[in-house]
Amino acid sequence: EHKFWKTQPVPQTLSENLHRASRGTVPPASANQEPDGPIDSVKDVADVRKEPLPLPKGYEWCTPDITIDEECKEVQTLLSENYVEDDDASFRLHYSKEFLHWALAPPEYVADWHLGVRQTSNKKLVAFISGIPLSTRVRDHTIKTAEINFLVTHKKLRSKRLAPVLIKEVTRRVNLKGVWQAVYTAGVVLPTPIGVCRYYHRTLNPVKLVDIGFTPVRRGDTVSRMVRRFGLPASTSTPNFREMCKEDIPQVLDLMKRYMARFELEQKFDTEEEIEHWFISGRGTGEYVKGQGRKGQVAWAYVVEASDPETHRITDFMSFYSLPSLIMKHAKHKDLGTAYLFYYATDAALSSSSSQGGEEKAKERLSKRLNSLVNDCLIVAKDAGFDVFNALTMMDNNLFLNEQLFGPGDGYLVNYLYNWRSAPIDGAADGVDVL
Ligand code: NHW
Ligand code: EN5
Repeated sequence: EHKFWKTQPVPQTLSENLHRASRGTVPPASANQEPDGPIDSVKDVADVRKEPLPLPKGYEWCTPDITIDEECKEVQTLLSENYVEDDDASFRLHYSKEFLHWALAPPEYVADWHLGVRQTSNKKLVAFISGIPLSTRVRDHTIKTAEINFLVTHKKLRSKRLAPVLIKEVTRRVNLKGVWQAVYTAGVVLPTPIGVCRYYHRTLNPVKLVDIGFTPVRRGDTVSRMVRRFGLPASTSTPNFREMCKEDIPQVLDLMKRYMARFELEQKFDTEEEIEHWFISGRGTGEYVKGQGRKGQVAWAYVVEASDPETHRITDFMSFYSLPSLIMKHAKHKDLGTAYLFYYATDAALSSSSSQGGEEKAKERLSKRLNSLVNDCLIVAKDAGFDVFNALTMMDNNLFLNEQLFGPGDGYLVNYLYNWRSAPIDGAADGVDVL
């Protein structure tokens, strides 16, 4: 029935097309579709309500400043006690302050799009939602969007219809900047998905994962066999694979633009500043320690530099980020070290190198390359002390998930667009049939 979502400018019915997309029979985008575009009538900033929405008595709005350690800590604590859990409440996403600073303060971020709710009596922070600006491309439309994330209410304030108030207030503040569309993801199905991905997990530390109940031991299998199966070489194998540095930024931006253009939906990187933020600034401080990585490191980025010394051409780029989970039901272990595959790009997918030898050959070449690069990421992550490496069924990931021994998890990530009607997106339900 969706009392709130039925009032919002989102598609209201799951199009038959998404069902069909999930079975691999995508109809031509032209087949009886309204053209892509805004769902709401186009508005003017001048017409946007000037005052914040009213909150229930006893609560007040605040704007936590994520760059101030104390305020970042308040948000971090609220999330670590109340944010997303898996289906049986064994694990809860456990963001660090460094992560929040990185995720919420990219270039051009809007301080006012980070909003919280405090209890008036004791000023305790009890709810939060955030937006950051970014541009999103859906096929040939590039639109200014806000990415909405970190929606949370304290466990004691659930089912009181506070979430719709937070969403409407962040919408108002986003609209005040002349932005009318948003992107967001969730583990749950709401009106109305544009795509759905499944989480896949690559075991790095089988002993711990079995101990904490993250990975089951399958019938006929043993932990010692798992240790052998998931073993990895001590050092990376792709020639010239190395950590990304500042000098690589222009080439990484260029490679990323060309690689991402292959997909129908993309969050766009437009500037070198953005590349520096997402892939260099999140690197943390201090020395690299084996089994621990760098202190406070969030983002990990690697490139392959062609051996040709003249051009220093970057042919491949890989990245992942660190987002641990809190282990809620174990006496000894508290944190699950989790790496998530982030952006990547390789010129093995691009026409100049894939034109020779037909489509099958090109796909094989891309697959071989990605397997080698992802395997190197697994090696780096294991060396840094991560327990598990996660990836989603999206982009070209189906070319390596099985071969690199990723297995399907019990969680999904559902993708949404706010105030944008779109024909079905190719690959939007790659290998997933849950809707
Ligand atoms: S998804 C993670 C969301 N957070 C969590 O799951 C943390 C744990 N849970 C909670 O804190 C990533 C609460 O359960 C929350 C809901 C606060 C989730 N998205 O307050 P009520 C994101 O952050 C709808 C959207 O009574 P509650 C993305 C629900 O369908 N809507 O529920 C965020 C119902 O509406 P309906 C959600 O359980 C994107 C209404 O909320 C939702 O106490 C936000 C019930 O409210 C979710 N994850 O609190 C949208 N979960 O119509 C951005 C529930 O069905 C849109 N609901 O009756 C764009 C805005 C910007 C536009 C700019 C142009
Ligand atoms: C942010 N914009 O469900 C939105 N995690 O599979 C956040 N399962 O870790 C939305 N239940 O399958 C986040 N182990 C939505 C995700 C929320 C968290 C979540 C899932 C993803 C997860 C693990 C643990 C399950 C514990 C019991 C899981 C099995 C791994 C196994 C490895 C070997 C091959 C078979 C599968």
